[in-house]
Formats: sequence, structure tokens, C-alpha cells
Amino acid sequence: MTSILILNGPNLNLLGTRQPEVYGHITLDDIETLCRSHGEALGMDVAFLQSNSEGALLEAIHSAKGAHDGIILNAGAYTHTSIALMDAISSVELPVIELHLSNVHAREEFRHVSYIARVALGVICGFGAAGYPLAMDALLGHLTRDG
Ligand code: CA2
Repeated sequence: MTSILILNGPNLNLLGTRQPEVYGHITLDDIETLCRSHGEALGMDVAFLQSNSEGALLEAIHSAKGAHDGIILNAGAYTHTSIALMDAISSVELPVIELHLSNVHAREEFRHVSYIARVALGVICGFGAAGYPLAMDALLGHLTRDG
């Protein structure tokens, strides 16, 4: 069975509590439920993690090698700053889809920069929580075609 890791970075645990005009009212628990149910429909095993710590995200990416077939990563603000996450993704040689709830390109200029995109299979942004099942479909399609 295809196994994927869905990894969420800093402040995403706050979803649904603040800034609903940007991120909507959905919580990270709601997103996990959505992903698990979509995973069942696709016959895909889903691991779902969130951390505010860059180090913990790095460890999760390292540990994904041999444990999962691909990663969906919403690295939050680390997307725009972290060469370490970029290097970790390159080192594990797993397909990674970069994901954002908001359309980062319609926001502040510092959000237009992504270190993750340089090493990602592709990027999905601006579709809110619906981006997660979209990313799962895209990752499964990639793994089925290429793997
Ligand atoms: O749009 C996305 O998914 C982001 O990755 C969300 C990050 C942001 O830094 C990225 O540029 C785009 C922010 C995470 C959520 O932060 C919240 C802050 C307050 C209340 C709720 C969420």
C-alpha cells in the first residue's frame, strides 16, 4: 500500500483560532480527518504530523526515507527561509509536494520566495484545505505513473 507523510510546519496548529479571513475556519484536526478519509478512498496509508520546530520537521523528513513513498509538506513560514529543509528534501530523494492553504503569490513579497519549491515535485497553493486531497491525488498519480 502506498504510504505518505503529510507534514505541517509552524503555527498551523493555530488554524481555526485566528486570521479566518486568510486561512478560513477549518482546524488542523479537521484537515487531518479530511486527509485520512481521502486516504481511505484512495487506498493510501496516511501519517499526519505537525511541529513548530524546524529540527523536528528535519527529523521527520529524514525518517520518511524507507518508511513512506512521498511527502506533502506545508512548511509554513519555514518555506520562505529554510535552506535546511530544502537540503533535507534533496537528501531523502522522495517526491515532495509543497502545499499552502493561501495563495502565497497574492500576498507579501517575502512569501513569493520558496526554498522548498526548488526541490519539490510541484506546488499547490490557494485552495485552502481542499489543497490537501488535491496534493494526495497528484502524489499518487506520480507514484503510480513512475513507480
Ligand atoms: O498558506 C499557507 O499554508 C502558509 O504556509 C501558512 C503559513 C505562512 O507563513 C505561509 O506563508 C503560508 C502560516 C501558518 C498559519 O499561521 C496561522 C497564524 C495565525 C492563525 C492561524 C494560522
